[in-house]
Amino acid sequence: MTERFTPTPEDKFSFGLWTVGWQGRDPFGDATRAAIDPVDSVQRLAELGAWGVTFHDDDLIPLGSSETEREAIVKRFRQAVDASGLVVPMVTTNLFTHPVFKDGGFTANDRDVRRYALRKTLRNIDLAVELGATTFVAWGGREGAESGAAKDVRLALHRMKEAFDLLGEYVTEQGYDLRFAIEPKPNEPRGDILLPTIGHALAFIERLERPELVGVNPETGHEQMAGLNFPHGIAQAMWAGKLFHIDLNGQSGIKYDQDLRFGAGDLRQAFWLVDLLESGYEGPRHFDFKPPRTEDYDGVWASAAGCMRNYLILKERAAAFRADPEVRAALPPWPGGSCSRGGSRASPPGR
Ligand code: 3MF
Ligand code: MG
Ligand code: MG
Repeated sequence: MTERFTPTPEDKFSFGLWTVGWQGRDPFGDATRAAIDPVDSVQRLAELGAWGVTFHDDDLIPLGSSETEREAIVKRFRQAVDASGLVVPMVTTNLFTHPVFKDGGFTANDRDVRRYALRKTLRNIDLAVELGATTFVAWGGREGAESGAAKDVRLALHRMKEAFDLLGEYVTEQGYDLRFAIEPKPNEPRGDILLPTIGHALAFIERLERPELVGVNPETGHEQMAGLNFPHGIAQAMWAGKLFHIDLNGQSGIKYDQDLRFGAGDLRQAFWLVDLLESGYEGPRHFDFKPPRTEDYDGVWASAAGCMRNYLILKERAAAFRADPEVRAALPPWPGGSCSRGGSRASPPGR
């Protein structure tokens, strides 16, 4: 590996425990790899040059753990994180795996499920803050429907708003330094998911009681599944001051969510994305990818390293492009404006 493409903590690369820890289960096949101990993932990621580790509550603490078990797991994980030098910049809640969430969490038609989803999220917010996270991602993968009459979409959006208003009130009352990032996705696992794109999410956020606490966590493949231009969506999120977090991966066009390593799939969009992020986004570069289920553990760590290496290669190429005298002569000034917290450009470039 060329030394100049070796990641360091300054690059702010982070990975979810569920990414490298993915066992390869898909709708048609069982696991091809055994589970990895989260503590091993922390150590390996740190060795590879990552900066942060993220997780869903259930990635770390198996659902149904007793209070004593929970405490022991969190303590052991915290010790591993501290020893490795990693940080925990983001935490998220699993509101999609357990059968109880088959019709959603915050928008489930069953009131008891909605209440449970909120309780699970509030508890996880406390853990996120305890571990030092400042961003809380919310992906509503089960918030949707397969048939037209199954869900009253206006009512569901109202319930989604109630949920985020309550969460915003909670972190404000507690004095937590924590912001929310909604992760849009058009479909899979639901036939149609609510807040399917960056644009839908941005419009939703403006109707909340505390819109300043809520931004987006867009994912490469999720926008590209809908045939959209990911860098354009990211530019709009930055322009709105709402790019609180990002999920980087690879996707080859309009199909199921592939979660390839970053740089695979649409390489041209990956280039323009890195060029854009380097112009004014200062938040985590978070990889939400899946090592192919054909890989063994060596392949898991090689693909994680590949995500970071591809980003650094594209970063170098983007810098070379911007420094090229012919490019400079041909293009209008870039970038412009100032940066708000989280690195999103608050105002459009002055051209
Ligand atoms: C699914 C996803 C999710 C979210 C995660 C929140 C399981 O396509 O992208 O990963 O990213 O739930 O971070
Ligand atoms: Mg995905
Ligand atoms: Mg994601």
